[in-house]
Amino acid sequence: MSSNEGEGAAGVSEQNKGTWSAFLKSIASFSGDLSSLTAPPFILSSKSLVEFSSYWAEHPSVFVAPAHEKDPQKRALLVLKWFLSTLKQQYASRSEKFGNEKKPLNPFLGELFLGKWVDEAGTTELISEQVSHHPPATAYRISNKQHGVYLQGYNAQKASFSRTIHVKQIGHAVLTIPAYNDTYLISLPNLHIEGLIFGAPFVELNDSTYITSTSGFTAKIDFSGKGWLSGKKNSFTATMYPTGKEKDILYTVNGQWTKSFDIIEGHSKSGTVIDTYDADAHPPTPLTVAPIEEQDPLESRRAWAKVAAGIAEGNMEVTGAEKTKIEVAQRELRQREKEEGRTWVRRYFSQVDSDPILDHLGPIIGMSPETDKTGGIWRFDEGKYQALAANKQS
Ligand code: HC3
Repeated sequence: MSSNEGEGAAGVSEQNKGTWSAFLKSIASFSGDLSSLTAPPFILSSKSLVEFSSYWAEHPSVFVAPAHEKDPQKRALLVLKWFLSTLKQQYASRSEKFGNEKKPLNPFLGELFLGKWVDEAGTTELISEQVSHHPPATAYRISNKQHGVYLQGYNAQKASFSRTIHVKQIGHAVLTIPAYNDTYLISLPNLHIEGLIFGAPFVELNDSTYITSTSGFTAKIDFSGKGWLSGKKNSFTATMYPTGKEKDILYTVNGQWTKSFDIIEGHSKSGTVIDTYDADAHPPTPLTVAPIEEQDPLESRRAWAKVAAGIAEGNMEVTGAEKTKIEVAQRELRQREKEEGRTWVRRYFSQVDSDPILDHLGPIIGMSPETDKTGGIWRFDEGKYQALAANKQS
Protein backbone atom coordinates (compact mmCIF):
# COMPACT_ATOMS: atom_id res chain seq x y z
CA MET A 1 0.00 0.00 0.00
CA SER A 2 1.49 3.38 -0.88
CA SER A 3 1.66 6.22 1.62
CA ASN A 4 -1.37 8.39 2.22
CA GLU A 5 -1.25 12.18 2.29
CA GLY A 6 -4.29 12.22 4.54
CA GLU A 7 -3.23 9.42 6.86
CA GLY A 8 -3.89 9.90 10.50
CA ALA A 9 -6.32 12.77 9.90
CA ALA A 10 -9.36 10.56 10.19
CA GLY A 11 -8.45 7.15 11.53
CA VAL A 12 -10.41 4.77 13.66
CA SER A 13 -11.29 5.67 17.23
CA GLU A 14 -9.76 3.64 20.08
CA GLN A 15 -13.15 2.03 20.66
CA ASN A 16 -13.45 0.84 17.03
CA LYS A 17 -9.89 -0.39 16.52
CA GLY A 18 -10.73 -4.04 17.22
CA THR A 19 -13.71 -4.05 14.84
CA TRP A 20 -11.60 -2.39 12.14
CA SER A 21 -8.79 -4.93 12.30
CA ALA A 22 -11.36 -7.77 12.24
CA PHE A 23 -12.85 -6.14 9.11
CA LEU A 24 -9.41 -5.88 7.48
CA LYS A 25 -8.82 -9.57 8.18
CA SER A 26 -12.25 -10.50 6.76
CA ILE A 27 -11.67 -8.68 3.45
CA ALA A 28 -8.31 -10.35 2.85
CA SER A 29 -10.14 -13.26 1.25
CA PHE A 30 -12.91 -11.18 -0.34
CA SER A 31 -13.70 -11.17 -4.04
CA GLY A 32 -16.83 -10.65 -6.13
CA ASP A 33 -19.83 -8.40 -5.57
CA LEU A 34 -19.15 -5.35 -3.43
CA SER A 35 -22.76 -5.59 -2.28
CA SER A 36 -21.85 -8.66 -0.24
CA LEU A 37 -19.02 -6.88 1.60
CA THR A 38 -19.98 -6.56 5.26
CA ALA A 39 -18.45 -3.39 6.69
CA PRO A 40 -18.47 -2.19 10.31
CA PRO A 41 -21.35 0.16 11.21
CA PHE A 42 -19.14 3.27 11.58
CA ILE A 43 -18.05 3.01 7.94
CA LEU A 44 -21.61 2.81 6.54
CA SER A 45 -22.82 5.68 4.39
CA SER A 46 -26.48 6.66 4.17
CA LYS A 47 -26.05 7.38 0.47
CA SER A 48 -27.12 4.70 -1.97
CA LEU A 49 -24.92 3.81 -4.94
CA VAL A 50 -27.79 4.83 -7.25
CA GLU A 51 -26.99 8.47 -6.28
CA PHE A 52 -23.45 8.21 -7.61
CA SER A 53 -24.64 8.77 -11.21
CA SER A 54 -25.03 12.45 -10.34
CA TYR A 55 -21.25 12.88 -10.20
CA TRP A 56 -21.17 12.92 -14.00
CA ALA A 57 -22.66 16.40 -14.32
CA GLU A 58 -22.06 18.48 -11.24
CA HIS A 59 -20.55 21.18 -13.45
CA PRO A 60 -23.31 21.57 -16.07
CA SER A 61 -21.47 24.36 -17.95
CA VAL A 62 -18.46 22.10 -18.52
CA PHE A 63 -20.82 19.27 -19.52
CA VAL A 64 -22.56 21.35 -22.22
CA ALA A 65 -19.47 23.25 -23.46
CA PRO A 66 -18.70 20.81 -26.34
CA ALA A 67 -22.07 21.61 -27.91
CA HIS A 68 -20.78 25.14 -28.68
CA GLU A 69 -17.61 24.12 -30.47
CA LYS A 70 -17.90 23.69 -34.23
CA ASP A 71 -14.45 22.16 -34.78
CA PRO A 72 -14.67 18.38 -34.16
CA GLN A 73 -11.09 18.15 -32.83
CA LYS A 74 -11.62 20.96 -30.30
CA ARG A 75 -15.01 19.47 -29.46
CA ALA A 76 -13.40 16.13 -28.64
CA LEU A 77 -10.92 17.99 -26.40
CA LEU A 78 -13.80 19.66 -24.54
CA VAL A 79 -15.37 16.24 -23.99
CA LEU A 80 -12.05 15.02 -22.54
CA LYS A 81 -11.86 18.14 -20.33
CA TRP A 82 -15.40 17.54 -19.06
CA PHE A 83 -14.64 13.86 -18.35
CA LEU A 84 -11.50 14.78 -16.38
CA SER A 85 -13.42 17.45 -14.46
CA THR A 86 -15.92 14.83 -13.25
CA LEU A 87 -13.26 12.65 -11.60
CA LYS A 88 -12.90 14.71 -8.42
CA GLN A 89 -16.65 14.55 -7.82
CA GLN A 90 -16.87 10.87 -8.71
CA TYR A 91 -13.97 9.57 -6.70
CA ALA A 92 -12.88 12.10 -4.09
CA SER A 93 -15.84 14.28 -3.12
CA ARG A 94 -16.86 11.97 -0.27
CA SER A 95 -13.45 12.09 1.36
CA GLU A 96 -12.20 15.53 0.46
CA LYS A 97 -9.91 16.42 3.35
CA PHE A 98 -9.00 13.02 4.73
CA GLY A 99 -9.72 9.40 3.92
CA ASN A 100 -13.36 8.97 4.75
CA GLU A 101 -14.73 6.81 1.95
CA LYS A 102 -17.68 4.90 3.35
CA LYS A 103 -19.61 1.89 2.17
CA PRO A 104 -22.65 3.06 0.19
CA LEU A 105 -26.07 1.45 0.53
CA ASN A 106 -26.74 -1.33 -1.97
CA PRO A 107 -29.59 -0.15 -4.20
CA PHE A 108 -32.61 -2.42 -4.58
CA LEU A 109 -33.97 -3.33 -8.02
CA GLY A 110 -35.99 -0.41 -9.38
CA GLU A 111 -34.53 2.14 -6.97
CA LEU A 112 -34.55 5.61 -8.51
CA PHE A 113 -32.60 8.79 -8.02
CA LEU A 114 -34.12 11.73 -9.87
CA GLY A 115 -33.03 15.33 -9.85
CA LYS A 116 -31.97 18.35 -11.81
CA TRP A 117 -29.32 21.05 -11.82
CA VAL A 118 -30.57 24.52 -12.61
CA ASP A 119 -27.89 27.11 -13.30
CA GLU A 120 -26.42 29.24 -16.11
CA ALA A 121 -26.44 26.13 -18.34
CA GLY A 122 -30.24 25.92 -17.99
CA THR A 123 -31.78 22.70 -16.71
CA THR A 124 -29.80 19.49 -16.72
CA GLU A 125 -31.88 16.46 -15.81
CA LEU A 126 -30.71 13.30 -14.04
CA ILE A 127 -32.42 9.93 -14.11
CA SER A 128 -30.67 7.08 -12.33
CA GLU A 129 -32.20 3.63 -11.87
CA GLN A 130 -31.02 0.34 -10.41
CA VAL A 131 -31.67 -1.90 -13.39
CA SER A 132 -30.24 -5.14 -12.05
CA HIS A 133 -29.84 -6.60 -8.58
CA HIS A 134 -28.00 -9.83 -9.32
CA PRO A 135 -25.51 -8.69 -10.53
CA PRO A 136 -25.96 -5.15 -9.20
CA ALA A 137 -26.00 -2.57 -12.02
CA THR A 138 -27.04 1.09 -12.16
CA ALA A 139 -28.10 2.92 -15.34
CA TYR A 140 -28.42 6.65 -15.84
CA ARG A 141 -29.29 9.35 -18.35
CA ILE A 142 -28.28 12.96 -17.99
CA SER A 143 -29.67 15.44 -20.47
CA ASN A 144 -29.47 19.11 -21.19
CA LYS A 145 -32.06 19.68 -23.92
CA GLN A 146 -31.41 23.40 -24.26
CA HIS A 147 -27.80 22.79 -25.31
CA GLY A 148 -28.41 19.38 -26.86
CA VAL A 149 -26.04 17.21 -24.79
CA TYR A 150 -27.01 13.70 -23.64
CA LEU A 151 -25.12 11.21 -21.53
CA GLN A 152 -26.20 7.71 -20.72
CA GLY A 153 -24.55 4.63 -19.38
CA TYR A 154 -24.56 1.86 -16.84
CA ASN A 155 -22.06 0.37 -14.47
CA ALA A 156 -21.29 -2.52 -12.20
CA GLN A 157 -18.25 -3.32 -10.10
CA LYS A 158 -16.21 -6.41 -9.36
CA ALA A 159 -13.91 -6.43 -6.38
CA SER A 160 -10.86 -8.42 -5.43
CA PHE A 161 -8.33 -8.16 -2.63
CA SER A 162 -4.59 -8.03 -2.90
CA ARG A 163 -3.06 -5.84 -0.15
CA THR A 164 -6.17 -3.65 -0.49
CA ILE A 165 -9.60 -3.60 -2.20
CA HIS A 166 -9.29 -3.42 -6.00
CA VAL A 167 -12.38 -2.52 -7.99
CA LYS A 168 -12.85 -3.22 -11.68
CA GLN A 169 -15.59 -1.14 -13.22
CA ILE A 170 -17.75 -2.81 -15.83
CA GLY A 171 -19.97 -0.85 -18.19
CA HIS A 172 -19.48 2.37 -20.11
CA ALA A 173 -20.92 5.82 -20.78
CA VAL A 174 -22.06 7.29 -24.09
CA LEU A 175 -22.16 11.03 -24.71
CA THR A 176 -24.08 12.32 -27.70
CA ILE A 177 -24.36 15.75 -29.30
CA PRO A 178 -27.05 15.26 -31.97
CA ALA A 179 -26.45 18.67 -33.61
CA TYR A 180 -23.09 17.37 -34.87
CA ASN A 181 -24.08 13.72 -35.06
CA ASP A 182 -21.27 13.09 -32.55
CA THR A 183 -21.08 10.13 -30.22
CA TYR A 184 -18.36 9.43 -27.66
CA LEU A 185 -17.86 6.05 -26.02
CA ILE A 186 -16.25 6.31 -22.59
CA SER A 187 -14.72 3.48 -20.56
CA LEU A 188 -14.67 3.56 -16.75
CA PRO A 189 -11.49 3.64 -14.66
CA ASN A 190 -10.46 0.88 -12.32
CA LEU A 191 -9.69 1.89 -8.77
CA HIS A 192 -8.36 0.70 -5.47
CA ILE A 193 -8.78 1.85 -1.91
CA GLU A 194 -5.84 3.47 -0.12
CA GLY A 195 -5.49 4.30 3.56
CA LEU A 196 -7.42 1.20 4.67
CA ILE A 197 -4.76 0.19 7.15
CA PHE A 198 -4.99 3.60 8.84
CA GLY A 199 -8.80 3.47 8.95
CA ALA A 200 -8.87 6.43 6.55
CA PRO A 201 -9.96 4.97 3.19
CA PHE A 202 -9.89 6.96 -0.03
CA VAL A 203 -10.03 6.10 -3.73
CA GLU A 204 -7.06 6.07 -6.07
CA LEU A 205 -7.54 5.41 -9.78
CA ASN A 206 -5.33 3.03 -11.72
CA ASP A 207 -4.69 1.67 -15.21
CA SER A 208 -6.11 3.46 -18.25
CA THR A 209 -9.41 4.62 -19.57
CA TYR A 210 -10.48 5.77 -23.04
CA ILE A 211 -12.84 8.07 -24.88
CA THR A 212 -13.34 7.43 -28.57
CA SER A 213 -15.66 9.27 -30.92
CA THR A 214 -17.52 8.83 -34.17
CA SER A 215 -15.77 12.04 -35.29
CA GLY A 216 -12.46 10.13 -35.37
CA PHE A 217 -10.61 11.07 -32.17
CA THR A 218 -9.46 8.95 -29.26
CA ALA A 219 -8.17 9.95 -25.85
CA LYS A 220 -6.22 7.61 -23.58
CA ILE A 221 -5.98 8.54 -19.93
CA ASP A 222 -3.29 6.87 -17.78
CA PHE A 223 -3.73 7.09 -14.02
CA SER A 224 -1.05 6.92 -11.36
CA GLY A 225 -0.77 7.67 -7.68
CA LYS A 226 1.73 8.39 -4.99
CA GLY A 227 4.30 5.64 -4.75
CA TRP A 228 6.79 4.97 -1.99
CA LEU A 229 9.40 7.20 -3.55
CA SER A 230 7.83 9.46 -6.11
CA GLY A 231 4.64 10.69 -7.70
CA LYS A 232 1.66 12.64 -6.46
CA LYS A 233 -1.67 11.16 -5.52
CA ASN A 234 -4.51 11.32 -8.09
CA SER A 235 -2.19 11.96 -11.05
CA PHE A 236 -2.88 11.31 -14.70
CA THR A 237 -1.57 11.91 -18.21
CA ALA A 238 -3.97 11.92 -21.12
CA THR A 239 -3.21 12.10 -24.81
CA MET A 240 -5.64 12.74 -27.63
CA TYR A 241 -4.89 11.55 -31.15
CA PRO A 242 -6.69 10.75 -34.41
CA THR A 243 -8.15 7.27 -33.91
CA GLY A 244 -5.63 4.61 -34.90
CA LYS A 245 -2.65 7.03 -34.85
CA GLU A 246 -1.60 6.95 -31.20
CA LYS A 247 1.78 8.55 -31.97
CA ASP A 248 0.24 11.65 -33.63
CA ILE A 249 -0.49 13.41 -30.37
CA LEU A 250 -2.81 16.38 -30.80
CA TYR A 251 -3.09 17.28 -27.13
CA THR A 252 -1.59 16.15 -23.85
CA VAL A 253 -3.35 16.79 -20.58
CA ASN A 254 -1.63 16.23 -17.27
CA GLY A 255 -2.03 17.04 -13.63
CA GLN A 256 -4.02 15.84 -10.65
CA TRP A 257 -7.69 15.09 -11.09
CA THR A 258 -8.41 16.36 -7.56
CA LYS A 259 -6.56 19.62 -8.08
CA SER A 260 -5.68 21.09 -11.46
CA PHE A 261 -4.52 20.03 -14.88
CA ASP A 262 -2.91 21.64 -17.93
CA ILE A 263 -4.05 21.12 -21.49
CA ILE A 264 -1.08 21.23 -23.87
CA GLU A 265 -1.21 21.40 -27.64
CA GLY A 266 0.96 18.55 -28.91
CA HIS A 267 3.50 16.68 -26.77
CA SER A 268 3.90 17.54 -23.12
CA LYS A 269 7.58 18.50 -23.52
CA SER A 270 7.44 20.57 -26.71
CA GLY A 271 3.88 21.87 -26.71
CA THR A 272 2.25 25.02 -25.33
CA VAL A 273 -0.25 25.12 -22.50
CA ILE A 274 -3.52 26.30 -24.04
CA ASP A 275 -5.82 25.86 -21.06
CA THR A 276 -5.76 25.00 -17.36
CA TYR A 277 -8.57 23.55 -15.28
CA ASP A 278 -8.54 24.20 -11.56
CA ALA A 279 -11.06 22.12 -9.65
CA ASP A 280 -11.13 24.60 -6.76
CA ALA A 281 -12.23 27.36 -9.11
CA HIS A 282 -15.26 25.30 -10.20
CA PRO A 283 -17.59 24.72 -7.27
CA PRO A 284 -20.24 22.14 -8.19
CA THR A 285 -23.84 23.16 -8.85
CA PRO A 286 -26.04 21.53 -6.21
CA LEU A 287 -28.50 18.96 -7.50
CA THR A 288 -32.15 19.66 -6.71
CA VAL A 289 -34.27 16.69 -5.66
CA ALA A 290 -37.96 16.72 -4.74
CA PRO A 291 -38.80 16.99 -1.03
CA ILE A 292 -38.91 13.45 0.45
CA GLU A 293 -42.68 13.53 1.03
CA GLU A 294 -43.26 14.32 -2.67
CA GLN A 295 -40.90 11.61 -3.92
CA ASP A 296 -42.03 8.36 -5.48
CA PRO A 297 -41.77 5.44 -2.98
CA LEU A 298 -39.03 3.98 -5.19
CA GLU A 299 -36.92 7.12 -4.96
CA SER A 300 -33.76 6.43 -3.05
CA ARG A 301 -33.86 9.04 -0.29
CA ARG A 302 -37.50 8.27 0.48
CA ALA A 303 -37.03 4.51 0.40
CA TRP A 304 -33.93 4.58 2.64
CA ALA A 305 -35.06 7.46 4.91
CA LYS A 306 -35.40 5.33 8.06
CA VAL A 307 -32.11 3.55 7.44
CA ALA A 308 -30.41 6.91 6.87
CA ALA A 309 -31.90 8.22 10.13
CA GLY A 310 -30.56 5.16 11.97
CA ILE A 311 -27.07 5.71 10.52
CA ALA A 312 -27.16 9.43 11.35
CA GLU A 313 -28.09 8.67 14.97
CA GLY A 314 -25.51 5.89 15.17
CA ASN A 315 -28.38 3.56 16.10
CA MET A 316 -27.35 0.27 14.54
CA GLU A 317 -30.40 -1.58 15.79
CA VAL A 318 -32.75 0.73 13.87
CA THR A 319 -30.40 0.72 10.87
CA GLY A 320 -30.30 -3.08 10.76
CA ALA A 321 -34.04 -3.52 11.32
CA GLU A 322 -34.99 -0.97 8.63
CA LYS A 323 -32.51 -2.45 6.15
CA THR A 324 -33.93 -5.91 6.78
CA LYS A 325 -37.48 -4.63 6.10
CA ILE A 326 -36.38 -3.41 2.64
CA GLU A 327 -34.51 -6.64 1.88
CA VAL A 328 -37.42 -8.84 2.97
CA ALA A 329 -39.92 -6.79 0.93
CA GLN A 330 -37.63 -7.14 -2.09
CA ARG A 331 -37.31 -10.90 -1.66
CA GLU A 332 -41.11 -11.20 -1.38
CA LEU A 333 -41.58 -9.11 -4.52
CA ARG A 334 -39.18 -11.34 -6.48
CA GLN A 335 -40.96 -14.45 -5.18
CA ARG A 336 -44.36 -13.10 -6.26
CA GLU A 337 -43.00 -12.18 -9.70
CA LYS A 338 -41.62 -15.70 -10.06
CA GLU A 339 -44.93 -17.29 -9.09
CA GLU A 340 -46.83 -15.07 -11.52
CA GLY A 341 -44.28 -15.52 -14.34
CA ARG A 342 -43.48 -11.80 -14.45
CA THR A 343 -40.26 -9.82 -14.31
CA TRP A 344 -39.70 -6.38 -12.85
CA VAL A 345 -40.38 -3.67 -15.43
CA ARG A 346 -37.61 -1.05 -15.42
CA ARG A 347 -39.10 2.40 -15.39
CA TYR A 348 -36.78 4.34 -17.70
CA PHE A 349 -34.40 1.83 -19.24
CA SER A 350 -34.70 -1.29 -21.38
CA GLN A 351 -32.40 -4.15 -22.09
CA VAL A 352 -31.13 -4.41 -25.67
CA ASP A 353 -29.49 -7.38 -27.38
CA SER A 354 -26.78 -5.31 -28.99
CA ASP A 355 -25.93 -1.68 -29.50
CA PRO A 356 -24.62 -0.19 -32.77
CA ILE A 357 -22.43 2.32 -30.87
CA LEU A 358 -20.73 -0.44 -28.90
CA ASP A 359 -20.35 -2.53 -32.04
CA HIS A 360 -18.80 0.39 -33.92
CA LEU A 361 -16.65 2.14 -31.28
CA GLY A 362 -16.07 -0.65 -28.74
CA PRO A 363 -13.37 -2.51 -30.73
CA ILE A 364 -11.29 0.71 -31.03
CA ILE A 365 -10.77 0.76 -27.27
CA GLY A 366 -10.90 -2.99 -26.69
CA MET A 367 -14.35 -2.87 -25.13
CA SER A 368 -17.02 -5.49 -25.51
CA PRO A 369 -20.16 -5.79 -23.39
CA GLU A 370 -19.87 -8.10 -20.38
CA THR A 371 -23.57 -8.78 -20.11
CA ASP A 372 -23.17 -11.51 -17.48
CA LYS A 373 -21.67 -8.88 -15.13
CA THR A 374 -24.19 -6.10 -15.75
CA GLY A 375 -27.39 -8.09 -16.27
CA GLY A 376 -27.43 -7.04 -19.94
CA ILE A 377 -26.84 -3.98 -22.12
CA TRP A 378 -29.02 -1.15 -20.81
CA ARG A 379 -30.28 1.79 -22.81
CA PHE A 380 -32.42 4.77 -21.88
CA ASP A 381 -35.92 4.16 -23.26
CA GLU A 382 -37.23 7.43 -24.70
CA GLY A 383 -40.65 5.77 -25.29
CA LYS A 384 -41.03 4.93 -21.58
CA TYR A 385 -39.87 8.43 -20.63
CA GLN A 386 -42.35 10.15 -22.96
CA ALA A 387 -45.21 7.92 -21.79
CA LEU A 388 -44.41 8.77 -18.15
CA ALA A 389 -44.27 12.49 -18.96
CA ALA A 390 -47.60 12.31 -20.80
CA ASN A 391 -49.15 10.43 -17.86
CA LYS A 392 -47.97 13.07 -15.39
CA GLN A 393 -49.60 15.79 -17.47
CA SER A 394 -53.01 14.10 -17.83
C1 HC3 B 1 -15.91 1.07 -4.72
C2 HC3 B 1 -17.00 1.93 -4.09
C3 HC3 B 1 -18.37 1.58 -4.69
C4 HC3 B 1 -18.42 1.94 -6.18
C5 HC3 B 1 -18.11 3.44 -6.43
C6 HC3 B 1 -18.17 3.82 -7.96
C7 HC3 B 1 -17.28 2.91 -8.79
C8 HC3 B 1 -19.65 3.72 -8.43
C9 HC3 B 1 -19.92 4.35 -9.78
C10 HC3 B 1 -19.50 5.81 -9.77
O1 HC3 B 1 -19.76 6.40 -11.03
C11 HC3 B 1 -18.03 5.92 -9.44
C12 HC3 B 1 -17.72 5.24 -8.14
C13 HC3 B 1 -17.03 5.91 -7.20
C14 HC3 B 1 -16.58 5.33 -5.92
C15 HC3 B 1 -16.77 3.82 -5.81
C16 HC3 B 1 -16.79 3.42 -4.34
C17 HC3 B 1 -15.60 3.76 -3.49
C18 HC3 B 1 -15.73 2.84 -2.27
C19 HC3 B 1 -16.90 1.90 -2.54
C20 HC3 B 1 -16.74 0.55 -1.83
C21 HC3 B 1 -17.93 -0.37 -2.01
C22 HC3 B 1 -16.58 0.80 -0.33
C23 HC3 B 1 -15.54 -0.07 0.27
C24 HC3 B 1 -15.62 -0.08 1.77
C25 HC3 B 1 -14.72 0.84 2.55
C26 HC3 B 1 -14.19 0.09 3.70
C27 HC3 B 1 -13.59 1.46 1.79
O2 HC3 B 1 -15.46 1.89 3.05
